[in-house]
Amino acid sequence: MTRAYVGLGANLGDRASTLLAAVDALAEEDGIEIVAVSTLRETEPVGVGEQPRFLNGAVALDTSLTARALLDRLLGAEQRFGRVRVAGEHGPRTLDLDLLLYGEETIEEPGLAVPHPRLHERRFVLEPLAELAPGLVVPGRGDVESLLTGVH
Ligand code: GSY
Repeated sequence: MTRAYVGLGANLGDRASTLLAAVDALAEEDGIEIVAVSTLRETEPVGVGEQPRFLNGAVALDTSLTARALLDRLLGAEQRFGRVRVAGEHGPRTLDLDLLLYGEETIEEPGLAVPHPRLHERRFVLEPLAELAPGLVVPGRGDVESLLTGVH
Protein backbone atom coordinates (compact mmCIF):
# COMPACT_ATOMS: atom_id res chain seq x y z
CA MET A 1 0.00 0.00 0.00
CA THR A 2 1.18 3.51 -0.73
CA ARG A 3 0.12 6.61 1.21
CA ALA A 4 -0.98 9.27 -1.25
CA TYR A 5 -2.38 12.79 -0.83
CA VAL A 6 -5.03 14.32 -3.05
CA GLY A 7 -5.95 18.00 -3.21
CA LEU A 8 -9.64 18.92 -3.17
CA GLY A 9 -10.92 22.09 -4.77
CA ALA A 10 -14.13 23.61 -6.09
CA ASN A 11 -15.38 27.09 -6.88
CA LEU A 12 -18.69 26.39 -8.60
CA GLY A 13 -21.99 24.99 -7.30
CA ASP A 14 -22.44 23.56 -3.81
CA ARG A 15 -18.71 23.25 -3.18
CA ALA A 16 -18.76 21.49 0.19
CA SER A 17 -21.34 18.90 -0.89
CA THR A 18 -19.42 18.16 -4.05
CA LEU A 19 -16.09 17.78 -2.26
CA LEU A 20 -17.51 15.51 0.43
CA ALA A 21 -19.43 13.42 -2.12
CA ALA A 22 -16.24 13.05 -4.17
CA VAL A 23 -14.38 11.76 -1.11
CA ASP A 24 -17.21 9.27 -0.50
CA ALA A 25 -16.99 8.16 -4.12
CA LEU A 26 -13.23 7.62 -3.83
CA ALA A 27 -13.81 5.58 -0.67
CA GLU A 28 -16.02 3.25 -2.72
CA GLU A 29 -13.27 2.54 -5.24
CA ASP A 30 -11.40 -0.78 -5.08
CA GLY A 31 -7.80 -0.19 -4.06
CA ILE A 32 -8.44 3.08 -2.22
CA GLU A 33 -8.80 3.47 1.55
CA ILE A 34 -9.44 6.96 2.87
CA VAL A 35 -7.24 7.67 5.89
CA ALA A 36 -8.18 11.25 6.75
CA VAL A 37 -9.88 14.31 5.31
CA SER A 38 -8.70 17.81 6.20
CA THR A 39 -10.82 20.77 7.10
CA LEU A 40 -12.30 22.50 4.07
CA ARG A 41 -11.31 26.15 3.86
CA GLU A 42 -12.32 29.19 1.81
CA THR A 43 -9.44 30.50 -0.26
CA GLU A 44 -8.83 33.35 -2.67
CA PRO A 45 -8.26 32.19 -6.24
CA VAL A 46 -4.57 32.01 -7.16
CA GLY A 47 -3.29 32.49 -10.68
CA VAL A 48 -6.66 32.31 -12.40
CA GLY A 49 -7.80 35.94 -12.54
CA GLU A 50 -11.12 37.06 -11.13
CA GLN A 51 -13.13 34.01 -10.09
CA PRO A 52 -15.36 32.90 -7.23
CA ARG A 53 -13.55 31.89 -4.04
CA PHE A 54 -12.49 28.28 -3.76
CA LEU A 55 -13.22 25.72 -1.11
CA ASN A 56 -10.03 23.69 -0.67
CA GLY A 57 -8.85 20.75 1.37
CA ALA A 58 -6.92 17.53 1.02
CA VAL A 59 -7.32 13.85 1.68
CA ALA A 60 -4.81 11.23 2.80
CA LEU A 61 -5.44 7.78 1.38
CA ASP A 62 -3.78 4.39 1.20
CA THR A 63 -3.83 2.73 -2.16
CA SER A 64 -2.79 -0.46 -3.88
CA LEU A 65 -3.14 1.31 -7.24
CA THR A 66 -0.23 2.63 -9.25
CA ALA A 67 0.07 6.40 -9.43
CA ARG A 68 -1.23 6.31 -13.01
CA ALA A 69 -4.24 4.18 -12.05
CA LEU A 70 -4.98 6.44 -9.09
CA LEU A 71 -4.80 9.49 -11.35
CA ASP A 72 -7.25 7.83 -13.74
CA ARG A 73 -9.69 7.25 -10.85
CA LEU A 74 -9.39 10.91 -9.86
CA LEU A 75 -10.06 12.08 -13.40
CA GLY A 76 -13.02 9.70 -13.60
CA ALA A 77 -14.49 11.11 -10.39
CA GLU A 78 -14.05 14.67 -11.68
CA GLN A 79 -16.03 13.72 -14.76
CA ARG A 80 -18.79 12.00 -12.79
CA PHE A 81 -19.19 15.03 -10.57
CA GLY A 82 -19.84 17.12 -13.62
CA ARG A 83 -16.62 19.02 -13.87
CA VAL A 84 -17.50 21.96 -16.08
CA ARG A 85 -14.79 24.10 -17.52
CA VAL A 86 -16.79 27.19 -18.28
CA ALA A 87 -13.88 29.28 -19.49
CA GLY A 88 -11.18 26.93 -20.68
CA GLU A 89 -8.47 25.16 -18.70
CA HIS A 90 -8.28 27.77 -15.93
CA GLY A 91 -11.96 28.59 -15.61
CA PRO A 92 -14.11 27.96 -12.51
CA ARG A 93 -14.62 24.30 -11.74
CA THR A 94 -17.14 22.13 -9.89
CA LEU A 95 -14.42 19.72 -8.75
CA ASP A 96 -10.65 19.48 -8.83
CA LEU A 97 -8.93 16.35 -7.57
CA ASP A 98 -5.16 16.85 -7.81
CA LEU A 99 -2.74 14.02 -7.15
CA LEU A 100 -0.29 15.82 -4.85
CA LEU A 101 1.96 13.10 -3.46
CA TYR A 102 2.33 9.38 -4.08
CA GLY A 103 4.46 7.90 -1.33
CA GLU A 104 7.95 9.34 -1.59
CA GLU A 105 8.00 8.97 -5.34
CA THR A 106 8.98 11.53 -7.91
CA ILE A 107 7.32 10.82 -11.24
CA GLU A 108 7.53 12.86 -14.41
CA GLU A 109 5.63 11.29 -17.24
CA PRO A 110 3.28 12.71 -19.85
CA GLY A 111 0.15 13.76 -17.96
CA LEU A 112 1.48 12.64 -14.58
CA ALA A 113 3.77 14.75 -12.38
CA VAL A 114 4.30 13.86 -8.71
CA PRO A 115 4.84 15.73 -6.46
CA HIS A 116 2.36 18.11 -8.01
CA PRO A 117 4.55 20.74 -9.69
CA ARG A 118 3.04 23.77 -7.92
CA LEU A 119 2.30 22.15 -4.55
CA HIS A 120 5.28 23.79 -2.79
CA GLU A 121 4.13 27.32 -3.62
CA ARG A 122 0.40 26.99 -2.85
CA ARG A 123 -0.79 27.82 0.65
CA PHE A 124 -4.22 26.38 -0.18
CA VAL A 125 -2.51 22.99 -0.65
CA LEU A 126 0.23 23.17 2.00
CA GLU A 127 -2.10 24.10 4.88
CA PRO A 128 -4.37 21.05 4.53
CA LEU A 129 -1.33 18.81 4.07
CA ALA A 130 0.24 20.17 7.25
CA GLU A 131 -3.04 19.54 9.06
CA LEU A 132 -3.21 15.94 7.82
CA ALA A 133 0.43 15.03 8.30
CA PRO A 134 2.63 17.36 10.37
CA GLY A 135 6.25 16.99 9.25
CA LEU A 136 5.28 15.56 5.88
CA VAL A 137 8.17 15.84 3.44
CA VAL A 138 7.60 16.86 -0.15
CA PRO A 139 10.29 15.02 -2.12
CA GLY A 140 12.86 17.44 -3.42
CA ARG A 141 11.32 20.41 -1.57
CA GLY A 142 11.38 19.83 2.18
CA ASP A 143 8.79 19.58 4.91
CA VAL A 144 5.40 21.24 4.59
CA GLU A 145 5.88 23.57 7.57
CA SER A 146 9.11 25.00 6.12
CA LEU A 147 7.44 25.39 2.74
CA LEU A 148 4.56 27.26 4.39
CA THR A 149 6.94 29.88 5.80
CA GLY A 150 8.02 30.66 2.25
CA VAL A 151 4.59 31.36 0.75
CA HIS A 152 2.31 34.33 1.32
O1 GSY B 1 -5.75 22.75 -9.01
C1 GSY B 1 -5.85 23.90 -8.30
C2 GSY B 1 -6.90 24.79 -8.90
N1 GSY B 1 -6.68 26.17 -8.46
C3 GSY B 1 -6.97 26.73 -7.27
C4 GSY B 1 -7.56 26.24 -6.09
O2 GSY B 1 -7.94 25.07 -5.94
N2 GSY B 1 -7.68 27.14 -5.06
C5 GSY B 1 -7.27 28.43 -5.15
N3 GSY B 1 -7.42 29.23 -4.11
N4 GSY B 1 -6.70 28.92 -6.28
C6 GSY B 1 -6.55 28.06 -7.32
N5 GSY B 1 -6.00 28.30 -8.52
C7 GSY B 1 -6.08 27.15 -9.19
S1 GSY B 1 -5.48 26.90 -10.80
